[in-house]
Amino acid sequence: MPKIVDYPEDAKYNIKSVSQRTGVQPVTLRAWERRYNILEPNRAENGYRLYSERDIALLVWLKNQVDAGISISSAVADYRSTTSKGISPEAVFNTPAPTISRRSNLPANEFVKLFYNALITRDEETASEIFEKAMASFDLFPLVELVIFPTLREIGDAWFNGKIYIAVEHFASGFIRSKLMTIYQALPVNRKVSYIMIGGAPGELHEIGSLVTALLLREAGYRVEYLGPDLPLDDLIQYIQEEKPKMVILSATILDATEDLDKFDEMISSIKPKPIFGFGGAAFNRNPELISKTPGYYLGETISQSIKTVKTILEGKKPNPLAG
Ligand code: B12
Repeated sequence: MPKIVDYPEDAKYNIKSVSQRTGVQPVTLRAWERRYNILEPNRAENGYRLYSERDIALLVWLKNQVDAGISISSAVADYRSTTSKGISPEAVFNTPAPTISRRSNLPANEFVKLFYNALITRDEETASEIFEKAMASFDLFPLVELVIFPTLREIGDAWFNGKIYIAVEHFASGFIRSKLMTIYQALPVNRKVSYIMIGGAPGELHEIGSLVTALLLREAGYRVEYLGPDLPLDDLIQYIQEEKPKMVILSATILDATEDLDKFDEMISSIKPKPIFGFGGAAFNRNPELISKTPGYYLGETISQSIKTVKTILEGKKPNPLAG
């Protein structure tokens, strides 16, 4: 049983020393503070934030939870619900984070088999365990391209060939979506960089491709807002007009969802400054003739390529999405 320490509450540490002691970047720290209202640093006379030992203990605890794969919002909710039951924050800080799964040497295709089997048998515990192991074993790009997408494609084939019920396919894609959303939400939002909106074209319900694009762009440091599937264009345009993103990305997996995208670039042309329009998804890969008919930037056949294309465009250079 760890010893419970009574943490002093007088605030005397500046953000730099707190960041060094906790390993939480100042930008993340401010984002957590703003979003969850969980720390209340004092202000020095010069306006700088000052933190106490108790704030530092809370930050270390939060960071341990996040490192163990729990989203920051869930960790904050756990903290709030435990302390609201009268349990002292000090006792919470002494609860260990769940053990982090160790890296596994399994190749990606073995992960796909295991993950697929766990999902189609609706074995959530095993599926979560495999997902965590895969996360610990691969960086984000190979995780999505070599484990998650192939698993989804296997599931799509199984449904297409009548091997699994549509309900099972819904369960599996819902499970994967929520895991990806947790990673996306745990990434810090940097507000001082290019602002990108991402979502699904009208009528498009497949959202994992656009969610992963959002996640990887956020991981690359951009300010990204993931807007979900099936966005009505008129409404989206009003939103863009108000929020003024630098770039808007729409994805289409089914052919029907590409129907109005050839007009989108024209529809946003009166917005000042005009945002850059990027698009991609399986519908364009399957029907490459649509690419030249859609004004805007085709981002590439894969999501990895699309991240490179976005970076090139935002650096003001000419992209080559077919570069591979
Ligand atoms: C999960 C799923 C669903 C879920 C989606 C849930 C969700 N929240 O996303 C639900 C149940 C809603 C669904 C519905 C339907 N689905 Co469905 N679905 C799938 C499944 C199993 C996985 C899709 C997925 O996420 N794949 C992972 C993605 C990321 O892989 P990918 O598209 O190959 O991605 C690569 C590129 O396309 C690109 N990319 C992908 N997205 C993006 C985005 C951007 C911005 C960029 C730049 C690049 C990019 O990068 C990837 C490689 O790096 C696929 C099977 C499959 N083979 O994909 C079927 C599949 C896509 N569905 C299919 C069909 C037919 C349907 C329905 C019409 C079924 C029906 N009769 O109701 C509806 C259509 C609904 C609609 N209006 O959109 C077909 C499409 C066939 C076709 N030629 O159009 C597939 C291929 C299944 C099959 N084998 O027939 N589906």
